[in-house]
Amino acid sequence: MAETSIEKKANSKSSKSYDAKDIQILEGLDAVRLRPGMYIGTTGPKGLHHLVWEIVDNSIDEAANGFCTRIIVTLHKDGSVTVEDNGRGIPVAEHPVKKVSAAEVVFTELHAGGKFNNENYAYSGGLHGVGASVVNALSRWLKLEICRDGKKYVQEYESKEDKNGKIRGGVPKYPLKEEGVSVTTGTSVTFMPDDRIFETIEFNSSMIKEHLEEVAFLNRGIEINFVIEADSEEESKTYTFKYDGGVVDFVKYINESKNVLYAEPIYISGESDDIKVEVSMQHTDGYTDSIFSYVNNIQTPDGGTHEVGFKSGLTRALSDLATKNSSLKGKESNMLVGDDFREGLTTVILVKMKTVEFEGQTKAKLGNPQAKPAVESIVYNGLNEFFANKKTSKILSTMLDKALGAAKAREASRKAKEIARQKNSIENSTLIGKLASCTGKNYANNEIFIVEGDSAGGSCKQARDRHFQAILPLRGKPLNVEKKRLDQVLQNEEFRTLISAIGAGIGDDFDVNSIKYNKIIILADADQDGFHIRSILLTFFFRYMKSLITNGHVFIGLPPLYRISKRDKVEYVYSDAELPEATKRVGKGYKLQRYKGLGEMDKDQLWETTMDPAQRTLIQVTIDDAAEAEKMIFTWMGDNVEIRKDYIAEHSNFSRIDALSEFMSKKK
Ligand code: TSJ
Repeated sequence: MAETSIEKKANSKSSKSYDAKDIQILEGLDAVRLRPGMYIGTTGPKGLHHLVWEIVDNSIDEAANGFCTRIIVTLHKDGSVTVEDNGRGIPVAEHPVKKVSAAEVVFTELHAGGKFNNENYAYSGGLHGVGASVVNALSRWLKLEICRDGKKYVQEYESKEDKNGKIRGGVPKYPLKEEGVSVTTGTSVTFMPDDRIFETIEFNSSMIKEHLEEVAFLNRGIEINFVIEADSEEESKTYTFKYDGGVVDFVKYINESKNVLYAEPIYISGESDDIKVEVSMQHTDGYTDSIFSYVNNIQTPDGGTHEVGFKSGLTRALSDLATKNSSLKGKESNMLVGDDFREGLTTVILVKMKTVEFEGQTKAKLGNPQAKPAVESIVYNGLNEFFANKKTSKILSTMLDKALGAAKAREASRKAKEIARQKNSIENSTLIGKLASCTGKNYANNEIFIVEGDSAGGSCKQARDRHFQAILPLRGKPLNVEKKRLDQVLQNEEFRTLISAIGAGIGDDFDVNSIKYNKIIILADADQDGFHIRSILLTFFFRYMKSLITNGHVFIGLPPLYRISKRDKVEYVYSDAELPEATKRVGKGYKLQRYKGLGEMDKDQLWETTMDPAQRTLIQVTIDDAAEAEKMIFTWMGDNVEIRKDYIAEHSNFSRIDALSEFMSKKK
């Protein structure tokens, strides 16, 4: 670019006094170099990358105004970065007072253009909107190229020592000059960060890539290219990000590896009180509530008023809809609280507003009070509108079901905690009377049999060795097929007795080191009820005493299905599969007895077949994935027998799986 091509009326008029004026203007930039942290937060890698975000933001603004469709960011081999857009090009006209191009003002004056002239914004925001002049001040050199009005303009800046030996940043090498023609429009800025300011000036390409992808998600339809230059063209990499769905695509991306409860994320947008709001949300089958919120494209990881507004808008809308929804009983809709509606929900909230106040230690929280009612009303109205359509009624019932599940789980764990709190009073109460405890005090030896039904309980009490075997008969309520909800289970006296008998607390307070029995043995019949009580018990242990299982203390006792006898020859058979072999062994003329329940055995038979440690078979219950088990709990507790069956087969390792599947096939 030949200097001789400079041909600007304004320049010829003002070039003499240019340097003098310049010094005055540069005082602002001196302040930036003096205290860079005030403007970019840190001179570490985060601050370094912030320079790129700053420049990109300007192109994004141009795109948001509808004048730019594409941004290219290039990481050069020499370590410099170019940001280029196809917008209108920064205005080049001479500033009437300052007598330099508008573009130069942008690069040499802090908060040029009055866009960021709110002090609170620059300071509280701290890390945003400080503009191109800050980047210029902190660069070794910077080159600006503008295409507009059929022409190409260029200007270069550099950091340089003044007469007093002080280094000044962002000093123009020459005024903006025309350099040929152009058929397109746009702005390109290339800069080299100053290694005397930053701890490192090495850019992290994956950090830039991630940021640009996020920016592309937040600004629907804008194409952002990221080019990483290498020695040869073939080695260079180009990434292209363009999301026509914007925040909806963002939610899909976040939920990509999760199970979503409905195919399309919901999209709501609106403007209220000069605040632009976009929200997209979608439920997954998980339990966490993840909100990603942004203000003017800046992430607000600590939330703030916009998130509060979203939550109350969502809660209000869904509570209203739940009350009106005929599939829910009034009582059920009453138990729902805000957290329930957000279980498993992924949300992206985007707010654009003029004067932003960031709060908190890290300035990562939106403080503007007016953002709450704005987001709340837009979300409330948006959801009501969305669900006014018949076509979306299925999504609504899915959401309400999910919320109801959350409410039930919440209620169940509250009950469990309550019981734990009452632990001591239970221990001293008469409830313990149901338990036939053992006399031995050596816990490592002791066992507790949880037995289905009073008659079986009675037989077991007679059959046991009372020195180390305790019996807890369960009857009534937990066996009632209708009563499968965990909180109801916990209301049950026998369960409360069980908690106090095990004596190690419950839930978060459960301490496996203080259990009073080394083996917890579930003894249930090989029928529908038996399967059910076993499921309830295992679910209970999974949820409230998980380490009891993971430490191998839970067992399933295996009573025989058949007794084959001929004179003094007796054989017990534990599964249908073994029966033909066994009958052959005993020989012709045998007598076959089929046990329908534990109660049919006399005490000696019960001892021999099921309770005597020397002869019995126990199935140790283990969890291969406790977290997965937790997830499945309501499926297990629910009505879907098939899933329940699969689940047990998959996640509980039974040493005699053949016998167990025998049990399971019995129950259909
Ligand atoms: F900030 C910056 F200078 F560093 C920078 C600005 C860097 C980059 C890569 C792009 C931009 C930028 C600025 N792209 N597009 C614009 N647009 C304007 O500055 C602009 C253009 C036309 C008009 C107009 O009213 O005609 C107004 C503006 C603010």
